[in-house]
Amino acid sequence: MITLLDYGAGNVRSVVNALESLGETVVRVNSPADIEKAERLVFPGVGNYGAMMQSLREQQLIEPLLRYLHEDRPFFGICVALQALFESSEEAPEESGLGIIPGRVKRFDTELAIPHIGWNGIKVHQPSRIFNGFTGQEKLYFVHSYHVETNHTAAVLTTTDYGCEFVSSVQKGNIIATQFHPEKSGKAGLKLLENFLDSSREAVIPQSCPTETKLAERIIACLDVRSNDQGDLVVTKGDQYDVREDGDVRNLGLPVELARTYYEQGADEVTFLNITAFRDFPLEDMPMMEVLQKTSEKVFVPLTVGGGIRDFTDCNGKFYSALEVASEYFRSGADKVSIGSDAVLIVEEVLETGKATGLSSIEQIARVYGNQAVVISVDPRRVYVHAPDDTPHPVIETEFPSENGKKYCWYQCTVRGGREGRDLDAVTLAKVCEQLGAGEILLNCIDKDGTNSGFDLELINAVKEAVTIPVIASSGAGCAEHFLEVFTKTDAEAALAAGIFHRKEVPIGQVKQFLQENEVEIRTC
Ligand code: 1PR
Repeated sequence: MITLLDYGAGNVRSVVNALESLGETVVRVNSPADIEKAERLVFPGVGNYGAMMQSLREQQLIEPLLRYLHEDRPFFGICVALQALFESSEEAPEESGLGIIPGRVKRFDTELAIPHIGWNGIKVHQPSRIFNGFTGQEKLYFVHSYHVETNHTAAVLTTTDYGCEFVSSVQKGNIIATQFHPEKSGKAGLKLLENFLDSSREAVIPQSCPTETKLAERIIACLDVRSNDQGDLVVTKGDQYDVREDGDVRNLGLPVELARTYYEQGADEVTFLNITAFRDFPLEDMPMMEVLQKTSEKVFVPLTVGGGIRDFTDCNGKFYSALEVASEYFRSGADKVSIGSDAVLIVEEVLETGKATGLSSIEQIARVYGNQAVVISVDPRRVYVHAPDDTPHPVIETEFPSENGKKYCWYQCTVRGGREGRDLDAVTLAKVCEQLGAGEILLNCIDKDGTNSGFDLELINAVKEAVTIPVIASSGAGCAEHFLEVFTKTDAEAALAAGIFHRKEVPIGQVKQFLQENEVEIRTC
């Protein structure tokens, strides 16, 4: 039996799923007494450090937790729960930490994209049972903007490099905590949890840890999901966003099965886009929640879901906030949510009024679930002009002029699945969304979608130059070389593709092998 310290701040379903997949029964802490009774306590920290400490205090969990830790009983902390073991955090200077290990938590100070999102390696500094069966070359999934700094080297189990060398896990007696998410780190993460749960396993140092760890470029499989005309939820694929062929919605498979296949093939993340959610409200479209629940039981890499995240009033006058929609997605197993149309409308309003209200979906969701949980999905298309002065929008001089010889273009944002163009460009959208608290940009391109002709590198470079958060390049992948091109000719942190995988043209493993042969850092499975 595992006791899970769920203080109600975010998605702990994936941790429960991971533990249950290892044959464990999980009970949740409902009162301070549950911590006293725990045999093994798992504490997944989610979101903001200050909100977490405040919530623990309000629920009177700090005293029993401290007692549990001082008694050196089996404890596994994840992410912000690792940070809670230290004395303080720059993220919430007014809150004290648990102070079990001397040291403090500070924000990354680097030119690299923040949050640090993705798969990175570990350098192991002392033996631990959690590394039983590890080679040392494994990569684990990180998502955080703050990291621990300590002189107390006796407790440092691993370090990782990202602009600096930071503490990525600690061990003190029976207390173990990781900055990375084992529950989202595929088979390596499950193995690590299994090792923690079995205290009889031998403590080891893996044989071949890297001298310097590197963040992998991520390959993301995307599943555009909608109901077909028979009412079945299917994975479909557009051709420049047109998903119909001979009048019917293209049906490329079942969402849960496909997600599982891509996980097994080595996808670093899986994204679901509920592509008709702009008209069918997701809280009335519960099959999508079921898809997420079922997927998260078997797929142990990050899941992003998008579609329909906005405030909504139903036909009976009942109001649902965007935060409620997102919360339901998180409860169903999403790790991140992606906001499309609503982001465009929010940015238009900010530009018009000159200020943020604090009430937009981006701001509200980021406040509760953390910036890293908010992805902005951008659906731009090129608008060509003869000269930069022909438009108020920022233009690029393109290597690919229009058929009638216009050699400048700007990228027009669209809403409602590309149906409606707006007077807003993608670069401005990305910049303002970052200021509002978005953690990542999913950069689609309608002109390239489904064409197999390669990513729009000019678009990716324009957006990447404008923001410091990670950018996921999307649309147009048709062969392994296109992925190499996007990682060598742009600074995108991840590449997302759909058709190439659904049509089984090039499997994920082959893409990764090709990248590895060309010295691109990837996660091998
Ligand atoms: O606006 O918040 O409700 O979100 C709706 C979401 O659905 C948006 O993220 C939008 O991108 C997506 N969407 C809406 N309509 C479509 C469509 O195709 N008709 N799909 C659509 C967007 C883009 C990617 C695609 C890549 C890679 N699809 O998901 O998978 O372009 O494709 P490729 O590798 O085959 O070229 P909201």
